[in-house]
Amino acid sequence: MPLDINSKIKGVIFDLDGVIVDTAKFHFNSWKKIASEWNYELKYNDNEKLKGVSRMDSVLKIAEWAEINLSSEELEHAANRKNEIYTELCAKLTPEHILPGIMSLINQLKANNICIALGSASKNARLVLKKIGLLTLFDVIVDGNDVSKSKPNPEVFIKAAKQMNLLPKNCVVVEDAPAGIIAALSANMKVIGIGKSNELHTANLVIENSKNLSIDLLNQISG
Ligand code: B16
Ligand code: MG
Repeated sequence: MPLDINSKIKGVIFDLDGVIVDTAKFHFNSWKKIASEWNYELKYNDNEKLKGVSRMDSVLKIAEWAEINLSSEELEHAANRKNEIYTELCAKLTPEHILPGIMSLINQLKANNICIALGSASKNARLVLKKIGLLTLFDVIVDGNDVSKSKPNPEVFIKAAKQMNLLPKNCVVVEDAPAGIIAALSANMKVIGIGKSNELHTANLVIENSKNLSIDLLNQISG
């Protein structure tokens, strides 16, 4: 399927965790372990608030929910331990873990000369991309090592657009997290949400499953 001849879309920015690969559940399980040591049971709704949020901002939120007072060294130690658990889980990733619909959309985008970028809050983004065999596929990669403010701040997406030499209005973001959707909209970009429509309702369009991604959705929202 070709992109509409009148389409404004020149670049697509993909979130990583929860969009390209289901590492969102690895983040959740790793934080759950840390929280349980603080006698706090991390719940589904808590985790929704952590998606797209940086490691340090996440540890601060969890300590607050657990009503535990820790020094900055202790918080950093907990964040480091969470990362050890998380990277151990990532060690088993292979290209088979790429979520349905992603490769087919990327191939359609490339066939239409649309730039593709990664816009992730994760400092492990390159490691994960390498494990799933996609490290060399993106025209631009902006991750947690390149930004000072995490989503919902739009910095990651604005940097990705700049590196693609594109204006924000010519970019579409694909996101699974409420914080990422706020970031994309405040960057002045269109956004496709993947997940539950009641949680992602501010996106320009929401699909429940990445298998339904197609270039036709870009035609629908590029207006
Ligand atoms: P790390 P994304 C985000 O990645 C995750 O959604 C979030 O849960 C995580 O805390 C954050 O990356 C930082 O990850 O600890 O690996 O640096 O969804 O923006 O691709
Ligand atoms: Mg995500």
